[in-house]
Amino acid sequence: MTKDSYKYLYKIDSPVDLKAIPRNELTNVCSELRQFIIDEVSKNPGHLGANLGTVEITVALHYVFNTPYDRIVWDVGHQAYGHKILTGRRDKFHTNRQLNGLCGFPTPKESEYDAFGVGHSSTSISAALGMSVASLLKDDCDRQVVAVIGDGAMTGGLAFEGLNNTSMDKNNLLIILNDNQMAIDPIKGGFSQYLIDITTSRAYNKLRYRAYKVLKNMGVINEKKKNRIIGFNNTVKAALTKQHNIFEGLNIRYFGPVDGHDVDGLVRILSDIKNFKGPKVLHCITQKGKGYEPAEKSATEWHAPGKFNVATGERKTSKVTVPTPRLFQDVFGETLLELAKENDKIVAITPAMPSGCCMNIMQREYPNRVFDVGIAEGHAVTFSAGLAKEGMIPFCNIYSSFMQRAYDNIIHDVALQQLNVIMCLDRAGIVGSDGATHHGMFDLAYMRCIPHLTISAPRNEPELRNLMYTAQQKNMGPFVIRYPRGMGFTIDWKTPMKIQEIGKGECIKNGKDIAILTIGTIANPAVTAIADIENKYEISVAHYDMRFLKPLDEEMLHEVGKNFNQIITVEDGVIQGGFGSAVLEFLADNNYKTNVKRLGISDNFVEHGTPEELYALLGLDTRGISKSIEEVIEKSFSLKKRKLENTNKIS
Ligand SMILES: Cc1ncc(C[n+]2csc(CCOP(=O)(O)OP(=O)(O)O)c2C)c(N)n1
Repeated sequence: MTKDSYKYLYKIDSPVDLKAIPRNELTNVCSELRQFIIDEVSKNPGHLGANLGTVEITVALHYVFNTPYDRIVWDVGHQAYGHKILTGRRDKFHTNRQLNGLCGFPTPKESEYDAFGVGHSSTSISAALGMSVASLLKDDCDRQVVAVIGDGAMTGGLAFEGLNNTSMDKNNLLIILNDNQMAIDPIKGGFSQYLIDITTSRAYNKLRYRAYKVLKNMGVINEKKKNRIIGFNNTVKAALTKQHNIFEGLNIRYFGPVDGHDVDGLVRILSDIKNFKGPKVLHCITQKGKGYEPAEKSATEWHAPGKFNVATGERKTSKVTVPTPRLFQDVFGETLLELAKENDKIVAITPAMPSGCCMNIMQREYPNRVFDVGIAEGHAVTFSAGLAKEGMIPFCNIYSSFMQRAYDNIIHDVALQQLNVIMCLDRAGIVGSDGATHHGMFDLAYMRCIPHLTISAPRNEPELRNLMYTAQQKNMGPFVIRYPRGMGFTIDWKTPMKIQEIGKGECIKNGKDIAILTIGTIANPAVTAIADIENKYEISVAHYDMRFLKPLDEEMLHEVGKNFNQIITVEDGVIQGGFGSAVLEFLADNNYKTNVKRLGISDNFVEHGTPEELYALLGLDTRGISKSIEEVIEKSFSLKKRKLENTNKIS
């Protein structure tokens, strides 16, 4: 669609402009917003399905509420494109998720309309509750605070902690429950079944809402009597449907379920309920991918589809003619299945990412041995601990940045009890366009200080396989394997698996002047950087792939400490407390007077961009690593060491 064919969208530079549009035209605004999102995401990839599903909710919220004074807190924030477009960011939207462009998630750094920074799931109720309570404490009683949370995000424990607190403290929080029966994959579990059950008792809910309005208008219901009425409602409903309403049981007023794609209906009910004092939930039924047929039909694939042809629905994958390595995720999934076939104690656990981490490969063959536990990382780890305690061998796969949620579960439930839980950290290192909330850059540092853990990082796919094979051997204890998103390095990845000696690194290349120590896949750009340097200088560089952060290969480190004055460590994680720090501590503790330069991510968050751009900015691509080696050479070696390139050229 061209700019001229939009009647409304290009006239909306803020919610004030939206409010000026007659209410009976909002359906057209929604169609335009939906079309704009489809067109933009087809050219510049991002989240699609969730954003199409929230178009009407977004328009209705900005129509009814007075943002940014009123606060909208989006959960996860992957569904907030409409919100960004209506709040002054339409013309920049083509930069979404790109380096220096808009962030793919709400962030207060970007706009005052982004009430709270998000990216990880299940935070909205807690954060919005804090804001609502703060407003009341400040006597700012007119401010409305709205949390918009999906049924997927509701499966996270934090959301329930928020609900529990919501019912206890004085607040006027409104929770919009965006129920599409999907997370990235279809949702399983008790809560989603519960939502289906209350949805099917729709007639009762409608009747009750009407009765509530009539009684309120007659002055029969007031705030004081409200709780008693809620109690009465619950009793009637329980009698009628043999079921209690969880929210009302918690003293949170429940409205709905309503059609989340009926913008007019949403405006009406939001206007009605916005001034009701006390916490309330509006349950909206939506469809993920709404309004774009391919995305409606296949919601998991269209969660974040990459580029696509809008007319045909064809997704544009790069046409590859030569054999390429598989993704690390595929190798994990295939290897897990291979191991599970051999060992029936193996079970697999994922917090809502079965397709993302490729656990669905095993799920197809052994559905009873794969557990998608919802967006519940802490629970996933402790549940795995329970399985391990009873002799099962759980492979618990969690994205590195999401594992941050499960820190105490790792310490208290796994490490302290030395249970054989295999924790596979997918998406380690820089992940790219998802940005600051999603980079897996803290794991080495946050895991290293935990006793009893074995922490490993394969540099390629055969090593990933060997480590997975090793981790499921008897009495291995807690075992961490971290690997990045995306393409591997080896075409013939399906190598026979062998046991990897724990705490044993590998000297990839001998040398005598400088030692480069790497961990994980960052070894690969380092290999090229070393070759570049040796072409340019009369310097020979040794390369050690440590493979294990814990236990460290002490024999290898003694060798390095004795033989080198210049050491460079390279890691795709934070410098402070990470791999380089471990090496530095070892050398200091053993009185080696070696110079150590640590390459990694300095003390800052990393924004969004392609992994290539970000690694280049961080000085962790081949060029950056070469440059750092060069700096060490310039500083520490006589210039005679330099290859006489110019002389050679003249002769
Ligand atoms: C802590 C955490 N774990 C996992 C994810 C990955 N993730 C992003 S969106 C999503 C599904 C969210 O489902 P829901 O809230 O129902 O929203 P929908 O996409 O269905 O609109 C998941 C699992 C995340 N962002 N944060």
